[in-house]
Amino acid sequence: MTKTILRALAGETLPTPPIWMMRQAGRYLPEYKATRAEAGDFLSLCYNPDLATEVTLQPIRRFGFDAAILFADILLLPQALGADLWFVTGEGPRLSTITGPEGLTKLKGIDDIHETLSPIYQTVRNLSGALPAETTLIGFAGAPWTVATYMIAGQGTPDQGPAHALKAEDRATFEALIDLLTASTIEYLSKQIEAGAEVVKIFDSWAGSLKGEDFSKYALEPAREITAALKARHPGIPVIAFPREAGEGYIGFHAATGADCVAVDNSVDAEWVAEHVQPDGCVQGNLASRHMVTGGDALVSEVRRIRQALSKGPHIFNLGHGITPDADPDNVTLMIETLRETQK
Ligand code: 1CP
Repeated sequence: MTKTILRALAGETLPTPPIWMMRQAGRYLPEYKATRAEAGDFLSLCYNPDLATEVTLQPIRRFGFDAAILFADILLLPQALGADLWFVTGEGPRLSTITGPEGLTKLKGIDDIHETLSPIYQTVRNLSGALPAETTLIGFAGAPWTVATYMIAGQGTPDQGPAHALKAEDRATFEALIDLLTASTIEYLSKQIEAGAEVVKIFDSWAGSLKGEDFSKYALEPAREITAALKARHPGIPVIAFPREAGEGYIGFHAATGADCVAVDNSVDAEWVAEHVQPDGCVQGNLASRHMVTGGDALVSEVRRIRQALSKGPHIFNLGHGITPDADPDNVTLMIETLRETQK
């Protein structure tokens, strides 16, 4: 029997939607914190195939999710392209910044990325031999716009101001960066697929700040190019796109990009998604992450409501964004048990 995630991605409406969770390996799990301490720091964990395999498997063992997502980060690709990358404890990532054409000329060529990224491919190979037969392995990368926002600002930004400024002031450099990231993301994801990833997901966490024509040019078009190139090289490979906070931009995203599944955040209502997005194909989402902190009856009724609202088409249950470090693992168990109970 084909894996449930692959069936949903192929367009099948299942009686119980399969489930996995963004950031399912992470700091809300004591076993993750222990392995991260063993690795020393976050980047050493990402580049250690044995330990990265271990943390990917932890939520599968504990909760029995239907998919595992490779443990890595969207910022490893800029590092492989030659950007400096480090993490400041309690704050987040920091990178060298790109403010003009000279920032681009310092970067490496696309063919050079695999040297840095080869431990990531080894993690994928380990996982493809280690996962239970029913569990789907998801590879991923950041979308060019989202990765560019970090490379331009050198850190996470609330409004992606520096990236919007470069786009306005030096469009040629901005577009050359988007093109470089599009081409290198194709190579990166292609190697993950060759190593055993059965699905790939493109995280465009900051797609919501692209409006109008910018959304078409820098969110939709790169996702279309990446999806088309991967499907040409690896016929049938399913692609999940996550243009977070796209709002009305979710409508038509499947058709415009060729993605098999569009993941939606929790700023859009499941009923609205059922009416406007799901007719085009599989959708993934969209429980608010805060329920993993607060739990209780509100969690149970929200899981039932979302399941019911999206029950007439293909659906992969997930959160609207990543689980937070203050979440209670018992609420994850409650979410899964509620989803898998017989429909009342
Ligand atoms: O301290 C730690 O252990 C580091 C926390 C952490 C983790 C667990 C970071 C730093 N990255 C990750 C892993 C990660 N990142 C995964 C692994 C698989 C899983 O989901 O279990 C994935 C898919 C990502 C993707 C990622 N990294 C995104 C896209 C998704 C999203 O959440 O919007 C983004 C924007 C990043 C950048 C990043 N990496 C880490 C942090 C704290 C951030 C966000 C920084 C910011 O904007 O300020």
